[in-house]
Amino acid sequence: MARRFPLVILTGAGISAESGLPTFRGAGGLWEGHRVEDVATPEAFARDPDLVLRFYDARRRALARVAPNPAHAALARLEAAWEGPFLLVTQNVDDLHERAGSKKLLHMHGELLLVRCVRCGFRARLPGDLSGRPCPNCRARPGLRPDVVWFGEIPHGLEEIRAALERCALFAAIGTSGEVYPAAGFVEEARAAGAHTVELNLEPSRTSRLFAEHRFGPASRVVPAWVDELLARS
Ligand code: BJW
Repeated sequence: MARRFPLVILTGAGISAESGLPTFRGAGGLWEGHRVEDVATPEAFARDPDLVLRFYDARRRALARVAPNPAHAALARLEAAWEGPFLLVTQNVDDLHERAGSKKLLHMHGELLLVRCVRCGFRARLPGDLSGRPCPNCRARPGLRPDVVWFGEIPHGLEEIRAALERCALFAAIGTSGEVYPAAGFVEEARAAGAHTVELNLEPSRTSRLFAEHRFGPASRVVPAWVDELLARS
């Protein structure tokens, strides 16, 4: 079964931390004193769109200043070498996996560079700040929001993800705290399918005890080493 068994990999903010993008819940995870749970909701956008758009404009700008790190590169290398079913599910809204060369990639929490209008449904990849900017289609202001998945909204691709989890033989979660559902529950779905499960993280996550194997350390070190091992023994 050389490099042919079905593989599902889940990534979170920790994989992009060494590229210079802050995580949500670590030290310094607050933004202007707000927790992510207080800005990443449709209710927060309705209540204070300027605050929410400032948060996302700062992060959209930061994307231009960062680059993929060796962990992103290692996953692209794994995908290119893998002959069996492969799915990379990311909770991240950055585009660092794509820039590293990943192709079989699903952004379950949306993408920072995509925008949509809450009034008319216009959807596009739009560079530049969103604060104070009218929707190019219906002129509503505020109308544009980042096309990301906020608390209370339904993540993308759940059917495809669940189908992949049901048949996977190996599930790995990289740099995610296990605090946010439904992603935090994927390890249990993979275990129910009989998959081997691996956690790669700086430290144990909230769901750490559910994984059969652990690799602790910075993603830029532990992910390339794990990929090398997997390719050498498969
Ligand atoms: C490193 C590292 C290094 C650092 N190397 N590692 C009660 C129980 C269960 C569920 C709920 C509940 N109450 C409400 C819910 C549902 C809710 C939820 O989960 N809430 C929790 C707070 C309890 N979930 C939702 O609302 C979701 N939708 C939903 O459930 O719909 C209903 C439905 C589902 C299914 C079917 C039908 C209906 C939507 C969740 C949307 C989350 N959105 C955000 C914002 C996206 C836009 C943006 O980016 O701003 O997604 S919140 C934020 O958290 C973001 C992330 O993707 C997500 C996960 O965070 P992540 O990636 O794990 O980051 P951190 O910071 O938490 O952790 C970083 C990790 O990296 C740490 O472990 C570090 O150790 C590690 N690390 N440096 C390796 N160098």
